[in-house]
Parts: sequence; C-alpha cells; structure tokens
Amino acid sequence: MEAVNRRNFMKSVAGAAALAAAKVSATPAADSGAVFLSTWVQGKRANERAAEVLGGGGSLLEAVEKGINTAEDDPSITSVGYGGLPNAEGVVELDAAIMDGARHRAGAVCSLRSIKNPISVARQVMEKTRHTTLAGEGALRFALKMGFQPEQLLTPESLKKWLEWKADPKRKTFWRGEDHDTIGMVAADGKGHVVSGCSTSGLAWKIPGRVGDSPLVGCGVYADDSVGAASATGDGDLMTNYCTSVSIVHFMARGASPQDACVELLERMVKTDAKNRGAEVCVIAINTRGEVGTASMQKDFRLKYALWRAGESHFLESPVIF
Ligand code: SD4
Repeated sequence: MEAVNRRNFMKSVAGAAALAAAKVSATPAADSGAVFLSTWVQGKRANERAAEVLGGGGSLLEAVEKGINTAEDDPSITSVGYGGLPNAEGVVELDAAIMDGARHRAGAVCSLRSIKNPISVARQVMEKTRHTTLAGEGALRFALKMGFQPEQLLTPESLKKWLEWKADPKRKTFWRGEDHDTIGMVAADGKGHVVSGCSTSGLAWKIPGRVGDSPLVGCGVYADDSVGAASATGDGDLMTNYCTSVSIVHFMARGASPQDACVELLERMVKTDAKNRGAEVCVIAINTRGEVGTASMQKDFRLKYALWRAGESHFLESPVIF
C-alpha cells in the first residue's frame, strides 16, 4: 500500500481496508458507545471478550484485563502469555501494564516468570499496592501471594522453536546485533473513561532480564480521562526512547485527533533519526469520544488491528506512514 502522511491521510483512510468484518452478538455494551481497539489478530477475540465483560456489568478496567487474558491464555499466540517465545536461555519472561485513565494510576510487571496472566498481576499491583511496577523475582513472589498459580509457560511448540534457534549457528541474538506481536488494547466506555493495557512475552530470544516498552507507563500504555489513551507494538528497545504512548496522548491534549497524533509521533521519530523509517513501530490511540487512530512506520511491519464498536467487530490494517 502507498505510504501516507498526515496530509494525504484523509484521502487514504479507505486504505484501512477491512480484512474481515463480522457482526458479533449484540451485548448491552453495543449501545453504550464503548469502543475497543487492539493490536494484531489476537485483538479481535480480545475486543469481543472485553465488550462482553463491559456489557455484563464489569468495569472498563476489568473489560480490558479480561480481553487481554484471552491472548495470554492462547498457546497459539507466540508473543503473549502462555506459549510466548522464551528468552535466549529458554525461559519465558512476560511484561504487562494496565492504566486507568480515571485515577491516572497504573500497575505493571516486568520479566515475570511462570504466571500466564501478567496483565492481571499488573492490575493487582495497581489495586493492592502503592507501587506502580514490580519486576522479576519480586513480581513472581507478589503474584504467588495474590493467589496466581505458577505453571510452565513453555509449550512443546515454543520449546521446539527455542531448541531450533539454539542449534542454529547463524542465529540472531540481541548482543548488538522474530516474530513479534504483543497485545495492546485501548478502550473508551462512551462516558469519557479510557483504559490502556498491554501484555507481551517481549522479543523472542531476548537477553534475560531485558524489559521492553510494553510494561513501562508512558511507553506501552498511557491513559488519561481528560484526553484519551494509547498503546504500542514493535521494537520496544527503540520505542522506549520515544515514550510513545504518553507522547501520543500529549499530542491529542494539544488538539490532535488520535490519527494525527499517531502520525505525528512516527514523523517525529523519523525527524530525530532517518533510520527510524525502517523501524518496526506501530501505535494505536483512542480519545474519550471513542475516535481512534492507528499507524505503522513501514509496510513490512504493518499493523493489523481489531476494532470493536457498536456491537460490530472488525479486523483492519493500519495506514503505513513511510
Ligand atoms: C517489546 N514491544 O517487548 C514489545 C514487543 C512487540 O511486536 O510489541 N512486538 O519490545
């Protein structure tokens, strides 16, 4: 698809072609004005579950958590939760964060092992502690204390892939040097409340202990009920340096639409360093009115995203900016 920029975006908005669109059974959330926007193919089921939770009387925070749980629980999603590809030592280390735009509070966990639902642990960090982020061993001990069950997060398939990677003499490593996806979700309840959530196993074969953008407040998540919310997927080592989500929300606070704010962030990244044109960067945003925006830096890492609105669940492709 032809690259778009801010100026010709309106013309090419139809380029966000529906890959698939399906009506899902209407829930009470269908009439509420709620909107759910999530990254990649796993986002569709996540949105539908989130809408179901909200429609059933759950809070928006719970809806985002439970929606993201569907990707974490699914072993076929190799970038999130159970079945997520491991680090270079064959250990799955998960990152997640959730942010509540009403309280301006977030919870996050980094490098969490053995617990398949890091977004739920992140929510507990927010609800039960005065901290925002717990990492590694401490995050695991906290999760166990909160009643989460430890389990082996490697599946036979992810173990096989790790063994193949390990046996390859030309394998790619992150010592200065695959598949990556992640689930990021932003949601608005139609009444001015927004939430952002993100969960990932991070980059496959990462150096143990590496923390990406996903669990960092302002990078993988940001939500503010006076403006909107944002999330991101892609090269977290790069995106962390641009505080992607908070930057997008600040652009919206200055008056940009969610779409223009996403594009502005990517344009700024390229202005700082032209090499970023080839970077794997995708962002999503929503404002409190439920207007959404998405952008991918380049065509070889083009975001496919899921949008749930008014009882309809769509799967779409984001505009490519460069
Ligand atoms: C990370 N941003 O850990 C995540 C990975 C990701 O698409 O989103 N991949 O860097």
